[in-house]
Amino acid sequence: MKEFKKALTMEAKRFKKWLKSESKWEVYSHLDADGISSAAIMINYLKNYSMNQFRLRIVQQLDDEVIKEIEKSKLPTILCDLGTGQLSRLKKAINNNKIVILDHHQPEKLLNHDNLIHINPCLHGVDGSKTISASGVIYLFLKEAGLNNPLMASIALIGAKGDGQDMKAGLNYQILKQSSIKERKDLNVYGHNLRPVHKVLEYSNDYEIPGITGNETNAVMMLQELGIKLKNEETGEWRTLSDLTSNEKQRLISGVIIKRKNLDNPEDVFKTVYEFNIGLIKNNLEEWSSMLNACGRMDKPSTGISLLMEEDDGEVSTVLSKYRRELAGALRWINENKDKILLTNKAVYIKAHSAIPFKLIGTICSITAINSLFDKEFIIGISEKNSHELKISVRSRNDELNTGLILRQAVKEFGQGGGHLRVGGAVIKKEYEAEFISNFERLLNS
Ligand SMILES: [Mn+2]
Repeated sequence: MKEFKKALTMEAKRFKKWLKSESKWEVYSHLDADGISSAAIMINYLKNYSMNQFRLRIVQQLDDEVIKEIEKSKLPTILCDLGTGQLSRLKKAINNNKIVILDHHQPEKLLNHDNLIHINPCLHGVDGSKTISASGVIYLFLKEAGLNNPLMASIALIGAKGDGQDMKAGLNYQILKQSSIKERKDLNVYGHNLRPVHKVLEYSNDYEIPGITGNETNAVMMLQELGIKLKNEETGEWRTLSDLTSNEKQRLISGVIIKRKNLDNPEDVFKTVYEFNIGLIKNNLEEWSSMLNACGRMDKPSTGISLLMEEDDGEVSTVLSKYRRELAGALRWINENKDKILLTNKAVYIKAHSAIPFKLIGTICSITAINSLFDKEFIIGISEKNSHELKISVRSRNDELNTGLILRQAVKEFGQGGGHLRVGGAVIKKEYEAEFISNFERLLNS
């Protein structure tokens, strides 16, 4: 930890010098919630603190096309949530331009170069998979360079949440203490600010509410019995959990616990909710993160950035509902196409190909893993990236094998891959699908 902080301080000094000598910058970031939060924090700094000009691009990964673009550009380039696993492929770019890599993925190897600033907690023995995300790394780095803004600390934790990290662990916890986030205990459901109350109850997947979980009609009836109105009478809009009065909330919580009275821990229905405002909009970390994810996956990353920069024009709700429809469609496809699902001893391979867009396949694997749709330790999604390549996403529930490392090894002869302990992604040539599966199986079972 100490060493990481030392690196942050030293490299932030170099970065500030670079910002003074170079006026125009290129910024690349990853299109998930962590990448979009990272980009927003970086842009906020470049705009308001260092006053540099920049151009931002959000990409799904640092593929050959992006690397060529960086090589061709003569401008200094910042890579957020990207780059640490591709140092050798970035060699030429590093020889040509100043490159700043701010990442938390497994680093490929060490490289020292006058043109390179490389910040990664994993290089200093800090766990980058659970205790700090790229947006956290960027926040801490820029804080050393003068950034001082609790909202940016809050945004840094959206990225951590999006990457499934622990808010109370390590550096995330330090960032939490510097943020504008308010913590409270509330019902352990998803969508306190985003979904109608009856939907939240219907989708209570983290624990069961007998008769209600999975049953919309009963959820509506339960609310009626408790005297909780579903809609706001003035606006006609669905009410969310956050819209309930504290009295209604109390009745709802007792109602849920009573329905669970025959279960083992009927009162085990709470979780810590981390909430904060951006402008007038209040959401919790989970909600902010799923909004950003939706924007990225639906090819609207700029909508996500505007949301974080308080410039949202309402587009995010359209993006969000379109995203939900696409996810629901993808999950339906999995249910209806069992012949495209390969089950092995430890893994399930969802061979979606063109049926699930490649930008959604990772999210689908996560949902599948969280909801235990298949009782397997490894969920692998396979989707077409283009006419000649496949995108592979892996989610794991096994902490003994490092998913990123085995995936990189499984594809090394015909593709690029990497990731973290429980999450991995790769792109391979189409004709090597069977070979990838047999390699991956061999590594899982060796
Ligand atoms: Mn990340």
